[in-house]
Amino acid sequence: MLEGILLAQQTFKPRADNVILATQPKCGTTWLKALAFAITNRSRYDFSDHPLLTRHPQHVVPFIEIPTAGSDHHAAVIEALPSPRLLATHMPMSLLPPGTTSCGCRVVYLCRDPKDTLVSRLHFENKLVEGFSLSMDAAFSMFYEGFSPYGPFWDHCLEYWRESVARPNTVLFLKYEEIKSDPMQVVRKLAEFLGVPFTQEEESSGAAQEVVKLCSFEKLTSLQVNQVGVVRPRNNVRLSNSVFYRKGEVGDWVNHMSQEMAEKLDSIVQHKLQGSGLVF
Ligand code: PAP
Repeated sequence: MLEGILLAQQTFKPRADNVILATQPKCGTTWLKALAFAITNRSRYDFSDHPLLTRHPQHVVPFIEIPTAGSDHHAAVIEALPSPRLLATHMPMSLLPPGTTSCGCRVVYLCRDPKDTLVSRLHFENKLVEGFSLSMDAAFSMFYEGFSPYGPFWDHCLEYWRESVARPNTVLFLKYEEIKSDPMQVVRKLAEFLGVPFTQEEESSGAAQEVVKLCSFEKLTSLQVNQVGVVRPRNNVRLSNSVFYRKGEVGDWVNHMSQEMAEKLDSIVQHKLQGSGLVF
């Protein structure tokens, strides 16, 4: 991960019209990629013949710092993308390439209840490498001590949260649970933030509903492209397309984590976020 981040810092040239989707792993990246892609491209594609019906959401929005499958020249691929670029990152705000936040581009940050994030990650990691099995106890200890792929969970959220409070027109802060409970409202908010609000005519024709439906867990998991095939190799580990979908629920942690662990995690997160206004 460090290699990709360092390379991105040296090579990525931010543009004012970039839209950057920032997340910690397992906080809903796939969903956000699909939603942002569907919203920003809705005048180009018909919903009945849409790229998301045949392409994985992870493929339609590339990561700045994670090479696309089969590409040895990721920086050149990213640079060659026409404006306006829709890009994703797992990097914490403080590690974004120079100029990214000051160039005027918009950032959408999506986070998720830390307990569900941890449970989702544990399942993901255990599916990646055959024979590899991380226990809930071990995963919990690491998460609790701040050993997460892109730094401590709370630091990652806090950096983007503070920026979203200071510059709400630049950083939109969303929660997975918020999209789950009212996807239509979030889709409208996202469109507004991205400068492409739904028109009266679109509202009447149900365009926002179409976006929600196309990007829903049920729809995406029913498509062949999200069931078979491989998204991208990571450190020689081949990621199957289906590995990005599991349950897509809020509160699944109760089935995998003890009450004691949950309380401990809630308490450290609460402590770390104290005074920021951000709560889970
Ligand atoms: P990534 O960071 O590795 O790209 P990411 O997409 O953030 O992964 O996380 C996958 C989680 O989002 C999974 O959660 P779960 O393990 O709790 O089930 C996955 O099911 C969920 N997810 C993927 N697509 C959707 C969707 N369209 N709607 C809701 N949840 C989704």
